[in-house]
Amino acid sequence: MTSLIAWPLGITTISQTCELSNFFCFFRAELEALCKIYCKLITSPGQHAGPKTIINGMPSTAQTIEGIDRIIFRELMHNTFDILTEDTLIERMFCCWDRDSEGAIRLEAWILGLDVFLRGTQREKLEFCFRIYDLNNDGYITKDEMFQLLKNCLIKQPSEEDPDEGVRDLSELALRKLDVDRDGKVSFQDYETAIKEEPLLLEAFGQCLPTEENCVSFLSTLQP
Ligand SMILES: [Ca+2]
Ligand SMILES: [Ca+2]
Repeated sequence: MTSLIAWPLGITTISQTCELSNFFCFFRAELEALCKIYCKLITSPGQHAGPKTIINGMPSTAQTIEGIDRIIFRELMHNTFDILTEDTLIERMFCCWDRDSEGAIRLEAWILGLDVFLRGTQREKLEFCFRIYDLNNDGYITKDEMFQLLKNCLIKQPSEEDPDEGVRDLSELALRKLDVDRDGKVSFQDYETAIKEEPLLLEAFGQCLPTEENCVSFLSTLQP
């Protein structure tokens, strides 16, 4: 990931970002447009402070810096990128973009996130999806995590006696497909190997990337 190498420099201003256009997959004009969009989307700490979201029993991080907050992020994913996944996944996506857990997405994280989102390599997209699905960040997707993710994705049938049974079966099936080394949990290596075999499994636990069509149409809005 070439763009990551540049970031220890601590880039925080728009002019600095544009000077570094060589480090991204974006053209200079696109970067300028992304910076402009960023400026329109940012809020300050407290500006949007609503009731605290509780995700997987953990309260979400409060916004401590100026940046794109989770409410704006969710709207952006829904309206601009047509990503209509449910809230747990959107929250995971937000946490992956907000790398320093500051409760808001800084300029550099915004550009980095979009770099993967819109022009990322297959490997970068794999890493992104894996981080989202690894709910407790321990480096493995477990059957419990699959269960939670799939349970949220699937529509409940009220007539079923045990609605969780189908989800358990599906998690079992997913584990069998993805756990290449058969140690009972899915490491990044397992996931990478399985997706090379079967690319459609990349977003097996819910959509977290825009479609090709959405990427093209978003990128076309950045042209001068
Ligand atoms: Ca995990
Ligand atoms: Ca494994």
